[in-house]
Amino acid sequence: NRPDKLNALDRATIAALKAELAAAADDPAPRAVVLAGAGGKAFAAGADIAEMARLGPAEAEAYSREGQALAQAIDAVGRPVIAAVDGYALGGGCELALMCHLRVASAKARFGQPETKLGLIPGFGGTQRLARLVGEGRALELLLVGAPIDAARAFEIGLANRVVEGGALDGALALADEIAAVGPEAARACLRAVREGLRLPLGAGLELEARLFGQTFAGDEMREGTAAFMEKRPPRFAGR
Ligand code: CO8
Repeated sequence: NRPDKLNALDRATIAALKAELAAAADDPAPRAVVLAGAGGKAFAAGADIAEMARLGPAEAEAYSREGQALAQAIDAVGRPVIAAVDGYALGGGCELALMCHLRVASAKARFGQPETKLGLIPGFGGTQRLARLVGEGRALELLLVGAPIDAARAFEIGLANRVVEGGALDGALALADEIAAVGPEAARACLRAVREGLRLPLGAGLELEARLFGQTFAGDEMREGTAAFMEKRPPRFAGR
């Protein structure tokens, strides 16, 4: 919420975001969390260049880690965190969107990693997550050219899950509503299986899936979900 600076991620903003994510993690009620930038012009236009320009190498490394730690705060929510991208998601802003589990863009969204134009590289996970999400060649093109891409191209390469008419926040809330209808424990287990599994070799990832699959059979949720199917009625998951 720093619209006059296009929500550039200075230290104070990063700390405030972490505090909000921790509050969301402690609140059992939400089925999903939506992260949006204030002002309608930007999700976030990157790390704060004025603040960053003053850093020496060791401070810059520490700043990079501070930003990277936002990803742990996002995963600690334990429920899907959706980035609602209106306008610019550049540099650290694009990286913040990449840390989220899903991305919804409006037609005016612009994604990019312009760091090389400033003589630096992404430091909030962009070199790693972008390549994992869209593939090495596409990621390298975004990094090496530095020019932003529009919402349609972001959708085409899998960077945006959806491009919606109207505002990204409404689109993200609609997606959150869809997610709120599935089994909440199943959703949580899917997040764990995919996020942790991607860091593991395939065999270990499949082991993780089997364990989580087994665990879903210990809860009421799958009894209700399968019973509802057989009784031809909508499921009534706890907390709905
Ligand atoms: N940092 C600080 N201030 C910013 C930033 C930013 N990233 N982006 C915009 N602003 C400020 C502008 O300075 C301006 O402030 P003021 O009104 O006081 O002059 C205000 O926001 C509005 O911006 P503009 O007037 O520039 O708005 P335009 O509509 O003309 O242009 C752009 C919009 C094209 C988005 C333009 O603002 C721009 O190019 N911004 C910078 C984008 C960029 O290069 N982002 C990458 C930053 S580097 C990064 O994110 C690295 C991340 C990893 C760090 C790792 C640790 C070291």
